[in-house]
Amino acid sequence: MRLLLILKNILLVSVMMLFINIIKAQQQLPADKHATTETINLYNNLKKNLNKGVLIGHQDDLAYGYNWKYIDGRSDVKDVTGDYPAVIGFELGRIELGHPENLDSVPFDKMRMFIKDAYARGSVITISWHLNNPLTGKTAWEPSPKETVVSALPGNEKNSLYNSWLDKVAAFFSSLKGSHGEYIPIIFRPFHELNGSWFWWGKNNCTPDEIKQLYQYTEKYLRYVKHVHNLLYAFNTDKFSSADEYLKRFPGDDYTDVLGFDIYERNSNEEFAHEANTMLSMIDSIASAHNKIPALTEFGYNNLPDSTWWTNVLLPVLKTHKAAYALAWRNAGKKNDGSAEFYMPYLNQSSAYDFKIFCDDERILLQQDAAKEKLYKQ
Ligand code: BMA
Repeated sequence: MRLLLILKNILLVSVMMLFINIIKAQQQLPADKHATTETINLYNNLKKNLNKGVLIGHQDDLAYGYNWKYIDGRSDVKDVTGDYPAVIGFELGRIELGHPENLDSVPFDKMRMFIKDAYARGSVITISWHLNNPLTGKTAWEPSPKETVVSALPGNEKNSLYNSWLDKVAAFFSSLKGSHGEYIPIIFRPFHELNGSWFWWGKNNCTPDEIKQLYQYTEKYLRYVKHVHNLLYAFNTDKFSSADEYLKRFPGDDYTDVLGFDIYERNSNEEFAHEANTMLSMIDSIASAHNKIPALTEFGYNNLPDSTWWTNVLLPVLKTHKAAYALAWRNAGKKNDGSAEFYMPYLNQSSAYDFKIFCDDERILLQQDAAKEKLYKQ
């Protein structure tokens, strides 16, 4: 009798193990094969979620808005829609210098708290890094000299400086923990817009092979030297006109999880819609050929002068393509020179009502929709 009971229990445990292994086998691994469980789950869920719709994001959303700064719980998107964005973007520029604030004056301590809050609410976090030029000490927008990228690689003059910058970035990523002590997954987006020439890592400032090497080196250093395993990596260009152009500086499948591009409306609605449609179609097929996650890594129409832009221009574009998320750039607000910079409507802005209608579409997902999907769970 006793033996029978033991055998029954063994059988039960074996069946359970088999079941768990089947579920695990269905999970695909991101570029980092040692990624944490939550990071693996996010990777797989972002892929699955492509069928549901687009997670709408906003850079620095919790830190400040068009005409406010650091008000607990406030968000321009929430002011307008009643809900937070499903994706929140942050920026690390100047962390490499050991500064307490980033280049847009967001203190890193506050950023850490915003990230924890957003994660606890089920939103996705993505981080860009406009890092200084390691050779000249000037900003990311300092394109010359052409030796900059190479100087940061092993054996060269600025490699140890660059490593010390990565140490600071790694320390920040490793300080992001959820309520159970688990590392918070981040979609890291280094060396963005690399087919343009405005950053020192851009097209005319280094060869494709050099930037590929720096991208790979950066990732290997974070992964194997610093043991950072809570990152998915987003590769993103600016506007591009062919798959060949897109992939010219691509560091490879082993170094990327999300494939995206940045696009801003600068001329007409027609031009924006045409370009966005064309590039999203290309991204969809490149991402599916490489088994990656397609995304609109940055977008915007500065000052939103068209009150129906969201439903007339952006919605038809997003509804006809697959993109895991679309991140609007920051609401920097009024500047000293009298101009303003914002890409999401704020309360009573002329496109606010239209944005709310846009968000009501079933394929447009904000934080509460993201939370329902439990993106960090299996
Ligand atoms: C740019 C602008 C700048 C900002 C930079 C980094 O697009 O918004 O004001 O400093 O991004 O966030």
